[in-house]
Amino acid sequence: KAMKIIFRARNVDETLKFFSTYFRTVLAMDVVVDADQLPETTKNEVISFFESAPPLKGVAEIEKSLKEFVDRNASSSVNGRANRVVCVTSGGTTVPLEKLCVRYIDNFSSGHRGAASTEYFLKVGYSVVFLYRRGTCQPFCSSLPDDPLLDCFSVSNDSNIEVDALHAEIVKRAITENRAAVAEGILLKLPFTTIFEYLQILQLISVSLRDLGPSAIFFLAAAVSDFYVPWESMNLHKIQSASGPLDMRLAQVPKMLSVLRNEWAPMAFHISFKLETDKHILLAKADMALKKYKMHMVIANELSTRKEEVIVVTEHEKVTVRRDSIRAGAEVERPLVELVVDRHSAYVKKLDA
Ligand code: 9Z3
Repeated sequence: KAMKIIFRARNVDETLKFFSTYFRTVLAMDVVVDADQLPETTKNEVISFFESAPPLKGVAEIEKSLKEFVDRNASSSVNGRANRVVCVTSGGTTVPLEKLCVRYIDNFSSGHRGAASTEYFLKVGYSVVFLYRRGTCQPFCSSLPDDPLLDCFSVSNDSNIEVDALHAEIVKRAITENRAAVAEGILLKLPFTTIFEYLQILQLISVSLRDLGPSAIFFLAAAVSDFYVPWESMNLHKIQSASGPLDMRLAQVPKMLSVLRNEWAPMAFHISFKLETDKHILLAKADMALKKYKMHMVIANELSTRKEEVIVVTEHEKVTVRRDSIRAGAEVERPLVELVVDRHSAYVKKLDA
């Protein structure tokens, strides 16, 4: 039976946990945003995050590559592709604990979701800015073994390097499709490691894509840290264990989703992900994110079943998207991207009308 309970709470997370222990599933929760109720994303917090962040290396090259990418993809006539562009974020951000970093806090994400989705977006005619964590999964490489260099190649008698017959097809596909997409200018890959780099580059991307208006999608599959050590209060050198137990206060990362949605790229189609391990609170948390950050879509997934199914939450619907379990090698990202493309097309059409 469905029951609607209306309440006002200071701590939404605690209240949700309380209800979910009594009722099996909390499907949705209406949140009234009070200035003093939720963590604010004040402009000052954002400004101070960026001002105190270490300078981003290679800004000029990133800006140049973004400009070239946008110039190339802004016109609808490029290789007959519509001028649809998606920024896919992928992998987890790190939070360094020392400036000369030996230790860091990490966020879980293999990068599979982002890499696979990138392939499907390219296939249906979108151009992709792939903002990914260094060392995580790459588009077109999902079938390669963990260590492709050592597992796919052999040195022949005449000292030439050869691809083993067993892996020849997948290696050929990874190289040709990846190089073709990059050379055509429809795939731009930008790497990050830390939360500072991730947000700095995301800002550069969103400002560059702003002129594309509703044609741009933000598909934010990266697992982003909620807490960080501000650069100015961070130890320069490795923290010493001789000083006893470590007592460290982490600051909250400003809620950049609001800033991205409202200021950096207000016309774009925004999709964020909600990851939980407790399925009883997943949908309610996704609903909250949808309303709080005014997302067009929140994709809810549970850690253990994330490769099998996701639930797409929008203002009007909740759609469960499943992997086709009959077809070998089928991925949930294929039907997911199809649904995203369908809803994005409707969004563009509505705004054009
Ligand atoms: C996701 O939920 C992604 O689907 C996964 C994909 C990280 C689970 P893999 O990379 O896994 O294929 O191994 N991403 C967003 C996770 C996240 O940090 N979301 C925040 C939250 O849940 C909002 S930005 O609070």
